[in-house]
Amino acid sequence: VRSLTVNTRIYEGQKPGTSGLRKAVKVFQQEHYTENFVQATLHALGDQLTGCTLVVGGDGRFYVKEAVTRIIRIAAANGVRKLIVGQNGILSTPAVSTIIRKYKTQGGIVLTASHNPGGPDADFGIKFNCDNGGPAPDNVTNKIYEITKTLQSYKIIPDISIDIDKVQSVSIEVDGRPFIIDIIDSVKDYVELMKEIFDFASIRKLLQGSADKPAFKILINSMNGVTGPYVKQIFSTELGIDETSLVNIKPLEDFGGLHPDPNLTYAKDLVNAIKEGPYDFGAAFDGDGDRNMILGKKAFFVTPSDSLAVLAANLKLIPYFQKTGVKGYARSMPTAAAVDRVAVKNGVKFFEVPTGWKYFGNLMDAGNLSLCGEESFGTGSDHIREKDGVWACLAWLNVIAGLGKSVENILLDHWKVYGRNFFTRYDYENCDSACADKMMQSIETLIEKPDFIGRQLQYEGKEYIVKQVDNYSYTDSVDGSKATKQGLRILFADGSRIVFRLSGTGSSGATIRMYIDSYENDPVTFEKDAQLILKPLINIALKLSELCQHTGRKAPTVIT
Ligand code: VG1
Ligand code: CO
Repeated sequence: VRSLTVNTRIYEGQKPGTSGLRKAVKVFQQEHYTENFVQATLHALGDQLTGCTLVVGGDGRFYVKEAVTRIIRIAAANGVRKLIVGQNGILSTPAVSTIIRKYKTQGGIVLTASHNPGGPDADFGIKFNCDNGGPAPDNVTNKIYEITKTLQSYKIIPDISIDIDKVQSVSIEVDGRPFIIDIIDSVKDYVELMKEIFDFASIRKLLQGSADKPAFKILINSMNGVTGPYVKQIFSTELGIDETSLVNIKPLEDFGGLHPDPNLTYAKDLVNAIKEGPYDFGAAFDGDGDRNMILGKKAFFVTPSDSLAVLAANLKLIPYFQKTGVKGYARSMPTAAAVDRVAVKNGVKFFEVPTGWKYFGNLMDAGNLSLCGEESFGTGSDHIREKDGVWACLAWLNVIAGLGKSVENILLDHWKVYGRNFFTRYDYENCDSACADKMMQSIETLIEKPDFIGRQLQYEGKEYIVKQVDNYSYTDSVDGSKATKQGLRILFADGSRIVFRLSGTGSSGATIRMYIDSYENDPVTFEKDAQLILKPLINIALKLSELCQHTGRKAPTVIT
C-alpha cells in the first residue's frame, strides 16, 4: 500500500498541558484535528522518526479505538517501522512506560484524559512519552505545539485496517518497506515487572492469613478505568483474592458514568464500603491507572503526601530497593513537605520540582532519584517514568506485610517520629479564565510588595509570619532547563505554606488550586481533623487572595 498526503487546516490551541493535549471528545472528532496532532507529534521526533518503534495504547475511554486506528494509519505513512499496540487499545499509563523501557522503543502515545470523565460528551487526550518512558518534557511539547501552528498537511494510509482486539503480529509492505503492528497482551509485561519489584510471597501470606494471623482484608476499586485487567491478574490470579473484593474492574468507555478520580469526593463508594465493611485496607485508581488513593480500616485516609513519606521511610522493606539502594526522594512543589523530613533524618538526597511527572524523569535517568510523589494522588519510583497506582498499592501491602501493623498505626508511629504535615487542597473547577488570571495577578502584585515579607497574618489567635514569597521557578539540575511561573508561594517562618496555581489539565475554563500545608509536632494534634487544624491558614489564604470576590465562588468544588 502507498501513503497519501492530505491537505489540512490549522487548529489553534493544540498546546499540551501538564500532561498532554486534553479536550472534549467533540473537539478531537473535528475533521483532521486528531490527525494534525498525531502528525505534529511524529514530526517532532525529527531524525528518530524513520524506522522507529512506538508503543500505542489508552485507558479504554470512548474514542481510544478510533484514535488507535488513525495512529496506525498515520504512523505507517510516516516511516515508522513498528507499533506495539495494547489489545483492544488498552494500556495503562504505567504499562506504556514499562513497555517503552523494556523494548527500548523511541517512545509511545498514550490515549487518555486521565481522571477526567469519558464518553461522547466528555473528555479525551493524547500524550507523548519519550524513549525513557516518561512524559515529554517542555522542549518536546513546545516543539509539537509549534508544528501544529503551521502544519499544512499530514500523511496517511487510509486503507489499513487491523483487528486490534486480537493478539497478533501483522506485517504490511508500505512504500516498499515492512511496517509491523504487534498487538500485545495489555497486562503481561507490567505484571512481570511488579513480580520482580515486590515480595509477592509475603503479600500473599498477608492477604491469605496464616495459622496465627487472620487474613488482611482488602477492597480494590478500579472505577471502571484501565486498571481492571491489571488488578484482576495481580490480585485474583497471582495473589488469590476473591473477585468480590475487586470492584469496577471492567474498563468502560464512559467509566460507567463515574468521574474516575480516586479521592474522597469521587471515590465515595469505596470510602463508604470501607467505612461500613470488614476491610483493613482499600485502594482506588484513576482512569489511566497512574493515580492511587490508600485507605485503612474504617476508611482511615492516607493523604498522598503522607503516603510518599511513609513509603520513603520504609523503602528497604521492598526487594527492588534492597537491590537498587535508595538514591533520593522528590516531591512536586505543592505537595506537603512530609517526605523532606524523612530525607533529612535518613541522610537521603531530596528534590522539589514543579507539578507534573515529567520533571522527575531527568533526576531518575541521572540516578539521583528512587521515589517521588505528588499531592494529587500520584506516587511512583524509578522502576518506570510515570506515577503508578497499582505499584503504590502493592508498595503499601509490601510495607504492611513487613511491619505487621495496621495502616492507621503505621501513620501514627510515623508522625511520632517526624511530626505531621497537615495538608489540604481546595479546587475551584471551571472558573471564568479571565477572572482566575486576574486573581493570580493581584495575588502576585500583593505578595511582591517589599513589606509583605515579615508580615504577621492572623486568624482567630493563630499567627503566621511571612518568610518568603515567589512565583515558583525551577532549574533542572541535570540539563539546566528552566520552568517559570509554576505557582505562587507564600512560605511562613514555621514551615507552613500557602500555594496558588492554575491547573494545566482542564479541558475548559480555569481550575484554581489552593494548597495549604502546615506542620505540627505536638502529638495532641496528630489525630485531629486536617480541616480543623488548617482552618486559620485556609481563612488567611482566602482573605489575602480575595478568591471569593474574584470568582464569585463561595466554596470549592472539591476538597482533598
Ligand atoms: C494535575 C495534578 C498534577 C498531575 C497532573 C496529571 O495537574 O495537579 O499533580 O501530575 O494532574 O495527572 P494540574 O495541572 O491540573 O494541577 V494525571 O493522573 O491527570 O495524568
Ligand atoms: Co491519571
